[in-house]
Amino acid sequence: MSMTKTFTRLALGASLALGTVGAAQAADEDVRIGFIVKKPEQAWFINEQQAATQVGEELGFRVVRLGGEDGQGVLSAIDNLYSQGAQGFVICPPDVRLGPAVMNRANQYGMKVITVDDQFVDGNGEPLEGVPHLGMSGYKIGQQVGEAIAAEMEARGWDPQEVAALRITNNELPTAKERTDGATDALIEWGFPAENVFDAPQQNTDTNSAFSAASPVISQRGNFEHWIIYALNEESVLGGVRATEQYGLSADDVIGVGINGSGAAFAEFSRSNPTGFHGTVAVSSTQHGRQTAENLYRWIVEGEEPPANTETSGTLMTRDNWQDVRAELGL
Ligand code: FCA
Repeated sequence: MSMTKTFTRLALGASLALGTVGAAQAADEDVRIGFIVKKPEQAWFINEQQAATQVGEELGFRVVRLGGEDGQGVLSAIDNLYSQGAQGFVICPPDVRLGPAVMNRANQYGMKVITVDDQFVDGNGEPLEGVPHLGMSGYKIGQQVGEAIAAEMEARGWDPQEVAALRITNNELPTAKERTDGATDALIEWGFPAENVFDAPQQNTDTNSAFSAASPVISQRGNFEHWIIYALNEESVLGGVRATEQYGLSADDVIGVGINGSGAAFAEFSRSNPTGFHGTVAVSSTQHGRQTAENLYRWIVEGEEPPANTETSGTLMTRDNWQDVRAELGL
């Protein structure tokens, strides 16, 4: 809500500026920004990059969409942007520890940088200062996941003592840890037994890595008939759900709740039979893409530095309401 207001105010500010220095400067400078993402094939990032391109078309700047799937890929994307005359870039890095290296390269080129979704960390694992960030309010959204799972366990009349939790983790990534910690805390507060929570550490943030992490955990705990599943995103929860299916568990035995609200969830909700993927906490990737691209543009053209940290919120999306939530969030 407040972000929408900020957006309107900024848009209004922009139109007032046009006709004076703002317009001339924008036209002269031929603003071009990069938008680099760690997983260009995932629906969340496809939508985020499209939304950035769209706001660029509306406000009159160019967005170059690039993938940066490892450190080398990110550095060559930055070189590529420099050779195209870009004045800055928005990035969701493949590894948050790349921050200092990325900033070195950007500073050499005089480029401005904003992170989206995953925030850079310094050598001590603390958020890297001086790089504006926009991302989900991870812990809170994780709590929403835990609450949604608890409500569904109640609706199904499950005895929590007889339920196993598959927590698909990526503890090296603060974005991920905040979210799964929020979910675990909400579940335990509700009365879920901590000793029934089993970790499945994934190497990456996609469906395949989650599937590989989940399978052995499920087979080691074959005594449980009911499973709940959570992770940093819906792609990973889907990996967990696919692993339960392979193990022979039915949709009635599984409650998976993800995070994102992207095409991955829409495809799952569109299947004719429900699966163990009960829902996902949807966040507007459209807003993430638009807001960061616009913030960077304003920073380049008007010298207005974006807020140090902006946190966005989420809405539970299930098979029953997903189309409405999708429309509300502009997805
Ligand atoms: C991380 C996850 C993505 C998405 C994003 C907001 O980058 O890997 O799936 O949740 O945060």
